[in-house]
This record gives sequence, C-alpha cells and structure tokens, in this order.
Amino acid sequence: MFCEQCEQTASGEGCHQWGACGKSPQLNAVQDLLVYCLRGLAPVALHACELGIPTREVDVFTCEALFATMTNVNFDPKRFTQYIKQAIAHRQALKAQIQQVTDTPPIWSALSSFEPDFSESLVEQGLDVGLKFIGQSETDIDTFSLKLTTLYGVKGMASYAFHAQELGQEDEQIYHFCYEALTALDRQDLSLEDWVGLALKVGETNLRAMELLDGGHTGAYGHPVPTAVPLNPKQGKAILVSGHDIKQLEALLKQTANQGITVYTHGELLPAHGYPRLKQTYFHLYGHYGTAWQNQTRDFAKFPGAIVITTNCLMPPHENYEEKLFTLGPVAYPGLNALPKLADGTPDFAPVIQKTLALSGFTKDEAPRQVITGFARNAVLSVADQVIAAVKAGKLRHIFLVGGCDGAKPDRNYYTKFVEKVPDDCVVLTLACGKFRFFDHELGKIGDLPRLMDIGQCNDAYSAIQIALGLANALDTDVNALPLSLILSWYEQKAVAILLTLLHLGIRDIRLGPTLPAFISPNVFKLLSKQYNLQPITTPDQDLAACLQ
Ligand code: SF4
Ligand code: SF3
Repeated sequence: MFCEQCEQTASGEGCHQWGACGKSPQLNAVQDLLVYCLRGLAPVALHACELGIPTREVDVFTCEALFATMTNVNFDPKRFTQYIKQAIAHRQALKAQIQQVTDTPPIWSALSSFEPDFSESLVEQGLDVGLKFIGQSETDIDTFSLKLTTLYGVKGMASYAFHAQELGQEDEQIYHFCYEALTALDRQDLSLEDWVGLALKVGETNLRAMELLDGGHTGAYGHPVPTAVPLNPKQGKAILVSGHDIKQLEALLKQTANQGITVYTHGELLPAHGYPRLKQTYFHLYGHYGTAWQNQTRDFAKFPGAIVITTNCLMPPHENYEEKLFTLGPVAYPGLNALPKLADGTPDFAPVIQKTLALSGFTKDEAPRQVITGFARNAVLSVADQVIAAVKAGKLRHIFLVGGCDGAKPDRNYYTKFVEKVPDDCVVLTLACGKFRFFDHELGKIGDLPRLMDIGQCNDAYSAIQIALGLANALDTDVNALPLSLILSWYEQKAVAILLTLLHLGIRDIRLGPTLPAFISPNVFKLLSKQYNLQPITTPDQDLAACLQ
C-alpha cells in the first residue's frame, strides 16, 4: 500500500501498512484502480468534447468518483467496484459515439483500453496497477511530487465542482481541465516547470469551482449575515447533519419540516446558519453540536438522535453509534445505512426521521451558549470603510487569517495558541474546520468590529480572497502589501486545491502546518519557498513576531 494524500499520513512519509484514517490496503488498491480507470476515461471524454458529443453525465460522474477517493469520504469497496464499472461503461459508450461521428477514430492508449476483470479480485488488479496509477515517473522524485500535487489538487477541485453542480452551477472549462490534468499524469515529456504550471492551473481552475459554489450558495440562500448560533441543545427530538453539503441539509430540512424535530449542524455545516433564506424558511434549523470531525466518535456517541454525513470527514464508526448514522452522495462505509433516493434524485430521509423518532432526543434545555458565524465577503466588505479607517488610525494593526482543515495531531494546538496570543489591536478571520480549536473564544471587539470573524467553510476561501482583494482595492495596494498574514492548517485534498489557488493568485508568505505535505519533495518545496516564500509554521511567538514586524 502507498498513500500520502493527507496530513495524517503515517510518520509523515506515507501510509504503507494500513491507513492512519482507517483505510485498509485492500480499499486503497481498489481506489488506485478507480483513479487508473478515470485516467483512462479522461482522454476519451476530452476527444468526445472536441467532437461535440455531450459528456455532462460523465463530467459529474468523474467529479463524484474523484470525490469518493478523498480522505475520509468512502470506505466501501462495493461502492468502488460500482464506480469502476461505471467508469469503464462511460468510456466504452463514449468510444462508440466517437466511432459513429468520425471516420478516423483515434488509436486508444493502453490506459484507455484497460479492461478490469470483474470476475477476479479488483484488489489484486489494483495492486498490479500500484504506483502506475500516477504514471511511470516515480524514479524522478520531483516530477512524482508534482504529479501527486496535481492529482490531489484535482480531487479537491472536483469535490467543489460536484457541490456546485448540485446547486445548478457548472462551467464546462472545469470538467475539461479535470480531464486534461488526469490525461497529463501519463505524460513523460513535461519539464519540472511544466508540472509546476499544471499544478498552479489546478489552483486557477479551483478558484472558478469555488466561485461557482459561492454563487450557488449565495444565489439559493442569500449572502451570509452575522448570525448567532446556539451551541446549547434544547429539549426534543433531534437530527445532526455533518459534512459540507448545504443543498442536502436543505433537502433534509424540507422533509423534516413540521415534524417536531430540531436540526443541528456539525463540523463544516456551522456556516449554513449564516444564510438568511435557509434560516428564514426552516425554523427548525436550530443550533450547532460538537466541534471538528476528529472528535466525532465522542460527539456522535452522545448525540441522542440520528446523524447524517453528507461529505468528508467520516471516521470509521464505533458500534455504539453506527446504527443511527446515515450516509449519502459519495460517502459510504461498509454496513452503514446509505440513504435511498427519491424520484427527483434527492435523498429519502424517511429512515433518518424514523430513527430519530425512536431515539430519546434531548431531555432538557441546556444553559445558553452561542457563537457567531456569517462573516462572509458581503458582510465584511460592507464594513470595509470601518476596517480601513481603523487601519489608517492605527487602531487595527494587523489581520490574521487563521484556518483550514483540522486533524487529530496534538501539534495542532499551535493554532489555538496562536489565536490566543494575537494582540488586542489585531483581528482574526477564520474558516473551515480548523476554527473549532478557538471558535468559541471571546476575543472582544475593536470599535464595532468583532476581533474573531468566521468567514465560513473551506470553500469560502473564495470569500476570503474577495475580502482581501476588496481591502487591497480600497487601500489602493495589492494583497501582498496588506497588513494581512495567512496562517493555514491543512489536512486533506480540498486544502491542497485551496493552497494551489492561493499560490496561483501570487499570494506570498503563507505559513502552513502543522507539518508540510509528505508529497511535496524537498526540491519542490524549495522552489515554492523561493517563488512564494511559502513557509512551515514554527512557534506561535516566533511567527507572530515575524508577521507583525
Ligand atoms: Fe494515510 Fe491519509 Fe491516505 Fe488515509 S488518506 S491512507 S491517512 S495518507
Ligand atoms: Fe475539515 Fe474534513 Fe478539511 Fe472543509 S471536515 S475542512 S478536514
């Protein structure tokens, strides 16, 4: 087994015996086989696009299948067998259509002609494919590093494109680039500079995917507004919804309306409370329960109702709560209840409602506690004048963006300590699940401006970028000259895509932790540090002092 796509990777070098996330070597082999098949599908889909053959179904499928291979999404070998079958079926169907419209169909590569033997073990075939899933260049460590960076970034980008299309937001260019990048992984003729360029193009295309998703969310639910979210449960039957998928949260809210059930968000769904149309339509969207994904075994065991996981991060479930856990979309775990679909394609939440009604629910109201979310681009830029006036008057010295993906390692306390040490005349913007390390800290205000502002989910990095660009514009400078520092935590492949977006935008001096990606070779890191001054976090005191110089 070889996997090093997330920060949790064993000894910082790659999981070889068993995934630190719980992924078995067998599952890893089947996931590699799927990626291999998707790489064979990509050039066929590209060719079909060139000939004007519609590929939308294949586009969405490719994004979903890549999403399923991300960390903490899907642990079910049966689902991967289905995805592999679908990939081959899509490829063959497109080939047949290509054959019909051209007299000179291309001679397909071995990769695009590969036929898995479904009567034999897919694990063995996945092991055979092994590192070939990424091409043949594993002897050239720097090219290999950039190929992995590209693939992992494409997975993150595909997951955002998948969410965006659920909300009716699509751009063919994203799907196109996804195929191009998957196809390029087979190339042996690209220079290191070419690979850096391709990785940055992942960042550029991911910016578009996040923009579409932002448009999908704000178009459907309005621009987020600062909103107080109760952290204290109230008496009654309850459902907990985790992951990132606000569209599916809405589908659940629709199906549970007027049933005497209260809906709580978990993890990356906290920012859903900031969307005015969601709150105004569904009064039973009440509060937030628990913190980040790595605490789910504790949070889920205690929650007295059914739990729905819409996306990452799912951990291997404990037997004391697996019965009340339901999955949907690309998420799956062997033995867990996967929700069926209604005729219109939305999940049928009837089993969730049934389970919740059979459970005790909260037996009493708890003492009130709350946090505020909803400081997305509109909310922050609407007070840009105040921010700029405070900067100019010397009342606001510096803005820190502290956020990103969270994980389980103890050295992630860095981020909590960092925020605690930020001086009183500075503001902290945050996003993604990394915020749960400090999201309920009372940092007070500078004038009317809260010192801790939650911009939203990881994909709301788009919103953070717009805030930075808006402030730079108002101050007639560029983003790198703003009194702004980015202190990012990474964990999975969405974070890889976002990092590539920030680099594509030319944003310098990013501090990244808690450890650097294992798939970034020393030379590639040297190159990125030289070009962007990308640097690893050190200690909160040292980094703070450097940022405030
Ligand atoms: Fe290891 Fe992360 Fe891969 Fe899981 S996803 S096997 S923890 S590197
Ligand atoms: Fe967290 Fe899994 Fe990435 Fe969207 S929920 S940020 S790690």
